[in-house]
Amino acid sequence: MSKKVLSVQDISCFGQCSTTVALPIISACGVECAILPTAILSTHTAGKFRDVGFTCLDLADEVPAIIEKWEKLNLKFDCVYTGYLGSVKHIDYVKKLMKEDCYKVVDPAMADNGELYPAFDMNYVEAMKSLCAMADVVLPNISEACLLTGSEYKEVYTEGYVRELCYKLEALGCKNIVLTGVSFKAETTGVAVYEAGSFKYYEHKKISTSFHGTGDIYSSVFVGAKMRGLDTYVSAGLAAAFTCGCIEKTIDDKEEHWYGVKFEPALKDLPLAIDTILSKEK
Ligand code: PXL
Repeated sequence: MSKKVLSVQDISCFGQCSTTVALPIISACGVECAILPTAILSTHTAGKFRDVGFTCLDLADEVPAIIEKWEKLNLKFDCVYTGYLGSVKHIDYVKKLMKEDCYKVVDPAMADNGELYPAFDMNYVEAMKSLCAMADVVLPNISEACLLTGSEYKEVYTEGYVRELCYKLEALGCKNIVLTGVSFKAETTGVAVYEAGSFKYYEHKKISTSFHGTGDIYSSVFVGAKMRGLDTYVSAGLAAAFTCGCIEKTIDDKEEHWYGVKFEPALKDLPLAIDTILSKEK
């Protein structure tokens, strides 16, 4: 039976991130995706959008009413997946949803390149720590892992630094960790997967240009693959390969398409990739 995911994050009307990425990607994986929008923004808040400014309608008053109706309907989800939540209030609502018996994925989407996104402060980071402690798996990048653990952000680091970040996240209560954007060499990057006390590293080609929204694409593929029954390391690797492929499809058009990556041409490959992995496992 097809699994049901609830994606909790904002709707950035333009800019290819959060909900507008999660819905098509999780659906393409063959998994039903419901949404709980935390806010509606004209665009995301990065790059040129930050300079021009953006509108933001916070849905903090609407969310509890939506949840109340769902409770009356006794709606249940196999997975709750959270991304950019926008405020501490939303973190508190999600914590209630996460008391349910379901697989909990938290992407603490709040920072990049060592800096918090403009909407957030350390109160948000504090609240995010407690949400991460409830998750079955967390998907931070290095910047987010540093903020969550009070560690120094480094651009050049050793395997020891990465292991230390994972141990500190574990001490915070994070059960399984997929740390993204982990690079030990100039020409490669990858993801470190820390699960049940064991480390694995999935390495792939590094593309020098960085794009917005790639973390959301990564997390959405991870959730879709997990819900189709792939294990954590395989899901983490598939998500990395897919995200890398999307960046490659966008790179020649970076001037025009600076705000996100073109994932649409690659969507059809996702169910094929998942089916191939599953058929080999049989
Ligand atoms: O991709 C993360 C993200 C999601 N939503 C909003 C954002 C960002 C990153 O900047 O601004 C509104």
